[in-house]
Amino acid sequence: MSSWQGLIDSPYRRWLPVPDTAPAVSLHEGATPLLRSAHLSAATDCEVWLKVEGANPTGSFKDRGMTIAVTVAAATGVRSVICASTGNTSASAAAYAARAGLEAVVLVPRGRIALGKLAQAIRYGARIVELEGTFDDCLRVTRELAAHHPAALVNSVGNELRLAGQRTVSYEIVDALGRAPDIHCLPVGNGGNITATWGGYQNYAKEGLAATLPRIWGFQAAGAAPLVHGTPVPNPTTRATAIRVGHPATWDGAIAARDDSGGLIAAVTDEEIFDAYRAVAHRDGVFAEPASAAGIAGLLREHAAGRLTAGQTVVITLSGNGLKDTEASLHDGYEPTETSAATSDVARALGWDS
Ligand code: AN7
Repeated sequence: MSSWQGLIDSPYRRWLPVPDTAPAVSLHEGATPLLRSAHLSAATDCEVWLKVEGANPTGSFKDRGMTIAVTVAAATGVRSVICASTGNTSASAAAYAARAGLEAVVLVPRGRIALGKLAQAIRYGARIVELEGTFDDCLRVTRELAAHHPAALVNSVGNELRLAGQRTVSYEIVDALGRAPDIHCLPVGNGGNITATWGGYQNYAKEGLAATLPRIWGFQAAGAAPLVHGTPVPNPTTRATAIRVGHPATWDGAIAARDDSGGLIAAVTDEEIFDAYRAVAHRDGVFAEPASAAGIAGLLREHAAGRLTAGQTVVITLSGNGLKDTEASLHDGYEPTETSAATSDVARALGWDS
């Protein structure tokens, strides 16, 4: 029986800058579901597919890059890895470091990360520093620390290892569809994932494994949309905390993905994000975290603006799992139906008593 063993021990290894002798540090990430969305396909008159990255081992796409970064860090003999994070990178770094027997140090903006992500980092045994400031402050301090201490920086900024791992999402999509989509929608925070996703499609096209390239449509939250405005945002705000980034580190890569693909980077409001967050769970049965819903919100907005052509194939990255941020769900209009334990009371509460 052969089963999926993660990205490094897969046919994608040839794309990954991992030394032949390095044992894989893996949690069997990758090979995530690509699901057709009936309701988004009907709403847009297109073929819309959801790439469910929340199905990765720590619940986000970050695992694709982290398996590579930590495998190489462990092979080169460092003892610690360090990262700044809006949450998902810290959970992923902590998990892969635990698997490799390394120390993980994570810097997060205090009070601004979803509690599920913090809970993960705690349990995987990371050393957590909650910093008074934004993600951008965390990244600045992390880079300064990594320059002077023997800890491997595992943020995607300038980290070819992380980006190479994250490119695998595009390989999986082309392999599953038998072609590249016409449009790929995804949320954008620090700019790493849009850069990697575009790079993956480019690699496949260069080798003749895909005949076409998609347009990349990236979406930022309206209160944290520096790439849309063309200038950093000092105090980014959005309830989609994963993409609350004011000064994306991979700025040039994100702009190149937009321009070279003939795509766009636009803003979506928190209201649009939360509408999409509810709909994808309720209509498709996929619980994605709020930031992940930005790609859906964006697709619907661009459809309304007339920028889709009927029959196009669209893939949307759902970057993280809804369980990461249970508060977002619990505080979004849920009102419990409470009764005694008598069947008649329950029936009455449900309106089934007649
Ligand atoms: C669910 O964890 O930056 O544009 O520190 O967690 O590559 O930053 C997370 C980013 C989208 C944006 N969706 O990707 C971090 C972090 C989710 C995310 C993004 C993130 P980038």
